[in-house]
Amino acid sequence: MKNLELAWILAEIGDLLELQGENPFKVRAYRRAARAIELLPEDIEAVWRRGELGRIEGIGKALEEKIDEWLSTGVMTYYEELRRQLPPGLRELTRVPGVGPKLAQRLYQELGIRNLDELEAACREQRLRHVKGLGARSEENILRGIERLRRQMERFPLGLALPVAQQLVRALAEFPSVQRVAIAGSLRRGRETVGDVDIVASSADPASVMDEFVRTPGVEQVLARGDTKASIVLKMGLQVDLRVVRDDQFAAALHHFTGSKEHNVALRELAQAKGLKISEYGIVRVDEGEPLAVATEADVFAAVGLPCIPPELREDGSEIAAAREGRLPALITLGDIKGDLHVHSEWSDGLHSIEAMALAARERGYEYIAITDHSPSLSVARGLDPSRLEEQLEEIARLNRRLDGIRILTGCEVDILRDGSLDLPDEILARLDVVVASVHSAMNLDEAEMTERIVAAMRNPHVDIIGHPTGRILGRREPYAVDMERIIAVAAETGTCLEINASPDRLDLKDVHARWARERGVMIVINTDAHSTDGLDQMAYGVTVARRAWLGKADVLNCLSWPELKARLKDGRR
Ligand code: DGT
Ligand code: CA
Ligand code: CA
Ligand code: ZN
Repeated sequence: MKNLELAWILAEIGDLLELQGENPFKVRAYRRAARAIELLPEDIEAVWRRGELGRIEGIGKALEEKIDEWLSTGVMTYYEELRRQLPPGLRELTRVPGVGPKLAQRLYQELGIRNLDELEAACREQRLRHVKGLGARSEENILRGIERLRRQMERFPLGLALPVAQQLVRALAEFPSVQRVAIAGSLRRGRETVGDVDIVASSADPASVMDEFVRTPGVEQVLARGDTKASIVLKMGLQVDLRVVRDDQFAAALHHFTGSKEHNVALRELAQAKGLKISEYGIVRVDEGEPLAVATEADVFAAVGLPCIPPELREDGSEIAAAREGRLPALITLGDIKGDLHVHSEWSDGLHSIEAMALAARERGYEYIAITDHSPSLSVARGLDPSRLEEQLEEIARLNRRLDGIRILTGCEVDILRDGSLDLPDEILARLDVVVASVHSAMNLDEAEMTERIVAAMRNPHVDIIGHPTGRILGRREPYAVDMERIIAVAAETGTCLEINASPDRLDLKDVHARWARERGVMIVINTDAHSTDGLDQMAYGVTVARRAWLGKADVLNCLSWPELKARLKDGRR
């Protein structure tokens, strides 16, 4: 399958265009297309042979021609030309805080700096201070930024690693000598970032599986290749470890390589006390040396008298105590979600019409969807002023009369202004079904100010949800300074819900915070913040975070049916 390689190329084109200062719409178009291809459930070549490339979301005529050229000749001239114009290391430079595309270009032209290492050297040798507009302070800041970036680059966000891993697993599953294959490691546990991807497979002919694996398209380097274990690095820098075992060892190996390490250690201690030895190869009775039959992971847990612990809970070992005491939660699943309460339409910065978003929600089996476009101060996102919002309410009323099988809720994502006031008058907010309040500006306030700003919004009698409560963007923007204990306490007091924003570059609230919130009786809502119909599919990432936070469906607002939801929303209660 060439999907990944193509997605990677398109994303790189987006980055290169950005470096050249190209129009942001063009840059976004490439990134969107990259994402669509990454998520494509089938082989891109199959789609191409059917002549249906243009039916993939985000692929227009021009892109179709480029992909056609690449699939038929193996070369995309446009991409090769862009790469010739700019050295590839320049992309990394723009990820250093304080170095935008323009500065990266100048550093390249004036000092010949082509990558992170060269930038670091230039800072240490105090050469940056000779560039106009930079000084000794910039050298220090950039050095600190490089250090932070290096730490981040060691781990990959879940949203990038998961589609890649799923594709590798699908390719391996099609290989005739493979019996079972599954994702393991931190990725299976749903951690927000992963150090590498772990895959476990079973086969009677492991060597042939390894041959196939190291030939995966997009491999940059083969780090190790044995008969039971191989490690590769993909061009995007992601490492993938594959273990191949006999099929009767598969379940034990899957359990072992899912981890976490702490979970494994705690489970082994428990097994020892029962006279059992658990290893990656299986379970044996210590006295008899007799192996137990282990067909599924549930058998591993059953051997020590435990119910099966879901992978998302296998972290610090406390889940084993909970399992022993019968305190494992019945975790929420994607199927429990009845709607999305934070999405954008073309009325603000979304891509699709309200009707298209509603139909896409219906296709996903939802009962309702709330349209929450931006408020006026977010003018870059074409935020709605009261009169346009008024028009939108009429449009939604019309659509609700016309459409069956989905209820469109009115709403908005109102900006929490610097002083904690909201960007739309209360009379308007009172008329909406769902009000999400979010911070999108002045993110550098100190912790006390930022906390009180959000607290003020929660005290508003119409605000139902705080959107992406810490504002982080994984790998790009640190969370803003905010006292989460206090936010959670006030949320409990005011009946305001906190969002798990499911967009894979946010995952905000994060798992630990969502777990605190649940323990203090705060309702969580899982929203995609979709800006297009396919964005609705990111719900799965949010559900993963919720599972890691030990949430059941009773803890999650959008698992309620519409009548229940209405009764739970602030204005619906009146
Ligand atoms: P990562 O890759 O840093 O995001 O985290 P993991 O958990 O995927 O760690 P990784 O890839 O080093 O190893 C995968 C699993 O293999 C790990 O979760 C548990 C198991 N494992 C690895 N090393 C050890 C070990 O020394 N002892 C035990 N008990 N298990 C281990
Ligand atoms: Ca791993
Ligand atoms: Ca690994
Ligand atoms: Zn939003």
